[in-house]
Amino acid sequence: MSAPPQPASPIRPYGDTANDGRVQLSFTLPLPFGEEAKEAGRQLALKMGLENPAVCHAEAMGPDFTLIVLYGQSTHSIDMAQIKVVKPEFATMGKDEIDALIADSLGRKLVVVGACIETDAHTVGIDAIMNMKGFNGHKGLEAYHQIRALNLGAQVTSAELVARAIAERADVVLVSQVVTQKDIHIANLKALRAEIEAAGLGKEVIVVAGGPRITHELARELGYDAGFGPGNYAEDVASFAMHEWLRRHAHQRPPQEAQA
Ligand code: B12
Repeated sequence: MSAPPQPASPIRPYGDTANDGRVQLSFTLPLPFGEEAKEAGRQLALKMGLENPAVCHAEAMGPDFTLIVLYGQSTHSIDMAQIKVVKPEFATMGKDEIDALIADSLGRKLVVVGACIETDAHTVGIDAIMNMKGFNGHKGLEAYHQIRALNLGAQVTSAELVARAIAERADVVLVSQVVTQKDIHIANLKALRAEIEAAGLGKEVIVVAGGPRITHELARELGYDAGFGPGNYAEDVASFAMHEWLRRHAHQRPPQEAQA
């Protein structure tokens, strides 16, 4: 019997040795802690297709639940030639470089208005991007000398956000959506986009969505200029905003500047 064909670039998880497929998995079962719960976890891993699953940790999560952590071997591999990711094309700059670029290009501050909209009360994500303190050692937009950052907070209606964007003559609108139950984030983002179009801001303002389950691909599908998920910081958003601002205004600048 001939050996099964190998993918062009088989990528498997790395555990003890290259491409051994070793993965760690954790989940909670609605069972009281004990040997039965651990064995149930092991058998579930087998049904998921993991080979040689071994429970390395289990503990009670209250009287009726057990957290299981196990190792096993995945038999699947990924062909990197098939991987296509939709992502915004821009180079992330540092804070000082961004400030200098805004000063040179706009001759005034870049105005950014942001909020977490509708019923969503999760402010930490938009605060991470906008507030002075920032997140994970990365300063937020308020810390940029050339950015006027207005964070409206949580549970802001689409109408309120658009009205404020108009009042402040915003260059950029940032919207955060964290709760995704019943695809509420999609409904909210569509409603905001419609509100922006109705207000005639569609071509003027750069609109960026973000949140733990927001991808650039989804944001583009919903009519946004970009989408940012976890692991992104203020400098990524500001760099994208300036990249997009320069693209839109290239024709308004002197030829030698536009070409530079
Ligand atoms: C803190 C928290 C809360 C706090 C929020 C306090 C606050 N002021 O924000 C409180 C207790 C109020 C809360 C309430 C609820 N929560 Co809550 N909460 C969380 C928790 C634990 C952490 C979220 C967080 O702060 N992450 C840290 C930030 C920094 O990460 P981030 O938001 O992803 O932001 C990053 C990126 O996504 C991105 N980003 C985010 N926004 C934006 C915007 C832009 C423009 C850009 C560019 C980037 C960007 O940049 C950030 C930095 O990289 C998560 C679970 C978890 N571990 O994630 C649940 C979680 C989000 N909550 C959840 C739920 C269900 C709720 C409630 C509905 C619970 C309930 N039944 O009452 C309520 C909803 C309240 C409401 N009306 O919205 C679910 C959501 C499930 C889902 N997918 O829909 C989660 C995932 C918990 C869970 N596993 O079930 N919650």
